[in-house]
Amino acid sequence: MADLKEARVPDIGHADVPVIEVLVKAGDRVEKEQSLITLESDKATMEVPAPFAGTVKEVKLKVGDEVSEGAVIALIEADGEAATPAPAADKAESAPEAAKPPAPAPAPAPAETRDKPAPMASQGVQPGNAAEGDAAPSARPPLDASIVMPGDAPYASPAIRAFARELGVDIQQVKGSGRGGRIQRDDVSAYVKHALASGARPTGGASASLGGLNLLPWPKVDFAKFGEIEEKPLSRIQKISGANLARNWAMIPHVTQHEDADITEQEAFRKKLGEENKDLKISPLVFQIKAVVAALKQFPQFNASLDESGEKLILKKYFHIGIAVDTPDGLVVPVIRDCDKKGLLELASDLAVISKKAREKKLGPAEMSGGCFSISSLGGIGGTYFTPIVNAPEVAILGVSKSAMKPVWNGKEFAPRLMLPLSLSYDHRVIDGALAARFASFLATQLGDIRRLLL
Ligand code: CAO
Repeated sequence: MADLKEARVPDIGHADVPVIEVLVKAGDRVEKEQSLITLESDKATMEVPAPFAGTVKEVKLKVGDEVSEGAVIALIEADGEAATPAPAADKAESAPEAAKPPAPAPAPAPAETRDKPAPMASQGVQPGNAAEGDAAPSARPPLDASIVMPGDAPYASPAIRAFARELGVDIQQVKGSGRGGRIQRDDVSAYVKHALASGARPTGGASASLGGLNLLPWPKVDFAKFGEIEEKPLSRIQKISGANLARNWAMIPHVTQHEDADITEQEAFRKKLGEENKDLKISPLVFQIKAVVAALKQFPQFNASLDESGEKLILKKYFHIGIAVDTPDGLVVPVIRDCDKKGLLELASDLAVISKKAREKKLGPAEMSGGCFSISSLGGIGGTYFTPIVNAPEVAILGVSKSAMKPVWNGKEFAPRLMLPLSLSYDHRVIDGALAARFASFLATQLGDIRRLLL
């Protein structure tokens, strides 16, 4: 005679795992081992099989419920066959009417979690391991992906999502050929093959403009939910410089080399120069410009740009230096031209002019173009080192921080020296680490002994 039994979630090694698929409904006939539900933790997808054959009388779970061991999945009118023996030490054994599904197979643990978490609600499972979208038993009813995963989220296991991410594929673009529209490994491979054959990038939309980076959408947060807020539109300069910085940061493989320059003597000279030229502000920056020009001459690869194809280096024979200027509306980088032909006083005068023009928003496009190399000085503000972002199509930028008096070992004793922290960021496609270390060290030597700037 038929026997009404509970099919329960076995020991799945996790609690509160979301149900992402319910594979049966009341009235369905199920075979022993046929999957009843699919669960997905942040590590793996698991199918819970029926512990016995019979007819489903009532399904107790729905998509979005979170389950733990012992949760009742369905009431099944068993064929009169004995239930599959439960694994040892399973709590469900104590319930006389409970039947346990077979022990779970070890679930795979892909590196990353799902892009979109499954909807949440409550209870327990059995890993049947569907991490790669296994084929369903023949008795399983056909499923519609839109029912399984409401909304626009295509269903793919964490392993498949990780695989897609590895290949730079936007999973939303892939059509699933598995049960209920489930995306399988072959679907991702076929998508990539097709994209390559048609000359398209694996991903589409705005991400293609970032060289095919498959970035997640920006998080949408209702900040007002957490407290008082005020909205302030970005300035035009912030919008333009932000877009440029984002592109440069995403597309240039940056490395930052740090160095300290001993500017004790330079600073004494700068002060003297200032006393002699009271109407002109002699910024430490003018020494840095001269030192950079000397280093660019010594290491021409730094005075270069990659051409658009990325296959040629364009070496420049001129020395125009961009200076990052902080303005109330954002960052601008005016360019001082022909710095190799100018002395310290002329550079000081040029610097005063461009800084003033920048802050008064009077810079024209011509004054902000043609730079070979940029300097970003935060020395007047503070800090030790930072990572400046290369100002493409330049290939390197020097970040300067605030100088500080430090004890430096001179071979006999510690002596107080004024040390200037330098941070040289460079495009690693063009410049090797060893070359950057030489450039930075050369710069420090030039700044440490300004007589060398005359050479
Ligand atoms: N160490 C110690 N002191 C320094 C210094 C350094 N590295 N660099 C400058 N100073 C001193 C200056 O000598 C000046 O001192 P006095 O007032 O006694 O003369 C003071 O700091 C303020 O200097 P300043 O910053 O106003 O002027 P500057 O000529 O050194 O720099 C400019 C000009 C335009 C570069 C600067 O005003 C500026 O805008 N800096 C910010 C750049 C920036 O935002 N970069 C970040 C880009 S990444 O987001």
